[in-house]
This record gives sequence, C-alpha cells and structure tokens, in this order.
Amino acid sequence: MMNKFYFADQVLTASGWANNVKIEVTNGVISQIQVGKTSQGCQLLNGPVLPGMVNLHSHAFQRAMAGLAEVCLDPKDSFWSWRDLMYGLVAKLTPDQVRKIATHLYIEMLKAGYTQVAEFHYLHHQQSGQAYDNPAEMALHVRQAAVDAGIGQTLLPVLYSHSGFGGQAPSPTQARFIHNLDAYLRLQEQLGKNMDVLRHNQGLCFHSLRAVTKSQIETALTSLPQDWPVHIHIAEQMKEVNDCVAWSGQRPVEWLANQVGFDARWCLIHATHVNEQEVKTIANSQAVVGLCPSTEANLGDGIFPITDLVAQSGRLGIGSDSHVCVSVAEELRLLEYGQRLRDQQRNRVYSSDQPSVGDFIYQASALGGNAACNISTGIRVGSRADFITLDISHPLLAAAKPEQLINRWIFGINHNPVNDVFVAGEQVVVSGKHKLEENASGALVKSLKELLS
Ligand code: NGQ
Ligand code: ZN
Repeated sequence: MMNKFYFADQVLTASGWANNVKIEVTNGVISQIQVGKTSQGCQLLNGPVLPGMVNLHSHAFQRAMAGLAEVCLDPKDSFWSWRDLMYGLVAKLTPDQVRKIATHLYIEMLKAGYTQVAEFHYLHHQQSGQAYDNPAEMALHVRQAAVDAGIGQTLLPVLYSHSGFGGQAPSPTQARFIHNLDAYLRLQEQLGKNMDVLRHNQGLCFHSLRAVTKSQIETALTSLPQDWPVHIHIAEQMKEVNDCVAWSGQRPVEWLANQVGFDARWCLIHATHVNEQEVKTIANSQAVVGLCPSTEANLGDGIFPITDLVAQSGRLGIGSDSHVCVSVAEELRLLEYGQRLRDQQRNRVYSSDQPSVGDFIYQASALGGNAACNISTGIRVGSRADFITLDISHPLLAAAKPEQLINRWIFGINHNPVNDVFVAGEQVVVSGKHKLEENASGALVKSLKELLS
C-alpha cells in the first residue's frame, strides 16, 4: 500500500468548495477527504485545487497539421476539402512519428489541465493498407505516448469499414483505417493485455454511421464487454444528415435511436445537427454529447443546441478533436459563446442549482468526460487522484473568491494558470513544466520537418 497525503487551502470537491482540506491517496485513488484540517505531514498543494479535466475526443496525429489548413484553396473550401488535406497527412505518417506527435500533444494537454484523454484512434495500418506485422503497432505507439506523458487514456480503436451509408466500399485514401469485424475484435483483445488499469482502459468505437453497417454495430456491441464506453461521430455536417435521410429516410441520431438504441454508455461526438425530438432522445438516454467547440468552429460544423440539452438534464463533455486548440479555458469559453452568438443573449449554459456558467460547464464537462471514459476522477473518495492547482499570481485570480475562480480563468484572463498537475496521485506537471517537454519538443520538430518538407 502506498499512502500519500496532500493539503490545500481551497479545494473544489465533488460537493463544492471546501477550505483546509487534507486528501489521502492510496495506490493512486482518493481514500479520504477531511475538511478543516492542518497541513501537518502533508505535501502542500500550491494554489486552489480543481479536478482534472477530461478530453473526451482526440485524433492525436491531426496536431501535426493544426493551423496549416487555413489557406483558401477554393472558394468552396469545406469540412470535406479539409478532410482531403488531412488524408494527405494520413498517407505519410509512421508509427514513430505518430508517437512523437502524440507524446508532445499529451504533454500540452496535461499542462492545460486535462488529466485524461479518449483517443479515437483509426490510423491502424501501413501505407499500403496492409496490417503491420503486429496489427496493434500503431495503437500501441499511441498508448506509449500516454504512458510517457503520464496522462490517463481511454484508447478507442475505431471500427471503420465503409466510405458511406449502406456499406459503400472504402476509398483508397481510407486504406489505413479499414478492418473487418473479426480483425477489429482481435485488435481489441490484444490491446487488453498488459495495461496499467489505473490509468488506461479501452472502449468500443464506430467511426460514424457512414463507416459501419447496422449488423457490424450490433455484433460489436454484443461481442465486447458491456461496461465499455461506446463512441461514434454523428451528425457533424449537413451532408451527413442529408445522405443519411436519402439512404434511410431518417436523420443520423434518429436512425441510431430507432435501429440500434443508445444509453448512458454512449458518447455521441458532435451531434451538431439534431432536431428537438433528437435532443430529447439524447437527454433521456443519458448518452454524453461530446462537444469539440474549437474544432467544430474551425471546420464550420454548426452549433449544437446545448441549452436545450442542459434544460432536459442531458450530459455533455469536451474534446479538442483536431487540436487546433489545446486549452481547457478556450474550449469552454467557445462552448458558451457559440450559444450566446446564436441567441443574442448572455449566460446560456448553467443550471438552476449552478447559475455560475464557468462552474457549471467545467464540472458538467468533467463529469460527462468521466462517463465517456468509464472512469472516476472527481475530488471524492474512490476516484483516481487527478487534480490541478491554479497559479493565482494574476491579480484577477488573486482577488477572486473560490466561486469566482473558474469564471475568472475561463472568461477573464488570457494565459494558462494551470500550475501543478497530478494524475493518479503522481505529479506530472510542476509549476507549469513537464519533465519531458524539451525532449518531446525536439522530437516533434524533427517529425514535422520530415512530414512537411
Ligand atoms: C476524423 N474529424 O475522422 O478525423 C473526422 C473527419 C470524417 C472530425 N470530424 C473525417 N473532426 O468525419 O470522415
Ligand atoms: Zn473526431
């Protein structure tokens, strides 16, 4: 048994802000929280303590092209022309490059305050489309990046078999993604071996309704453990909605609800284009909506009706997806501002018991992220000990009451105040620095030069 004791003046626990808090961590999990204590015998946590954030949607390799697709090549540039550019990157990447890109990215995530990432991993095979000698080669490189950075990871190997609704043949540019169901189940089995179960787990993942058939979804769901999370991209672009209607007479979320069904295990990524009935179905199901505000803005997706979901007690979380932004505050700010811009009103995403927008979206996103990863990381007994401290040297933070801190961070300041970061009770960021950051930066520069020369 490994016991550690931490002390902080102010902690945002699962039941709210508390003062003079002693946190006991046993084997990486919070075993006791005592309020109104002294710091004797404890490691002092420097600054107010918040639970770590979950990044519930990542395609790590796409970090390599962040900011490079912002040049107009055609007046009709769209999500789909961006995807062609992204496929150009896909065609070149080696496992070693992917690992280096992901390691650097995961270090940036930790420094931003994310302590867990759900990696939606679909770049499986060699350039030719042949599996690697070890079919899990790429996935294991992505997991190794999480191990090296020290971030928690839910690895979501993606089932991807088709290019469009109704089982259309994949395009040559998708060759590196493609599995049949048997090969996919073997990959999942292999990835279950030798993992650190405190920080790593797995989930089931369908790329989109374009990429899998109904019978594949059904067989995968019955073949894999029933407590695994299930992720899918859905209804991100109007073309997908229109193609789905043309194929089935139903909209994507409607089709999934009627033909397969979804519940609290599911994480619907984007779900941008939903009607009132679909929002109601999602809220009732308690599936988590995986919002990726910076990527959805970057790709011109549209605006998901968060206000309607929250009014019906639906669940949400945030992801940085294509990683044009690796900032918890920016992601949450944009989440709220999208609703304000649409409604021409202020203070949109909150609840009657939590009217503070920042506090509501931070905590709702952390909780939804936990569900989407099938983990528990809030500051409560029984959770993995993931927490962050804020550097309050900025005057706006220094003068803030605890209940104003998150709003000050998200809406009021322009730098990242995340100071120390702990994952499973291990400190991985110290005063804003990660021990591997210099090495990881050098390795990333080298990989980017190889890829982009
Ligand atoms: C992806 N990304 O799989 O990386 C997708 C684009 C697609 C986002 N949707 C490709 N952000 O949906 O076919
Ligand atoms: Zn995605």
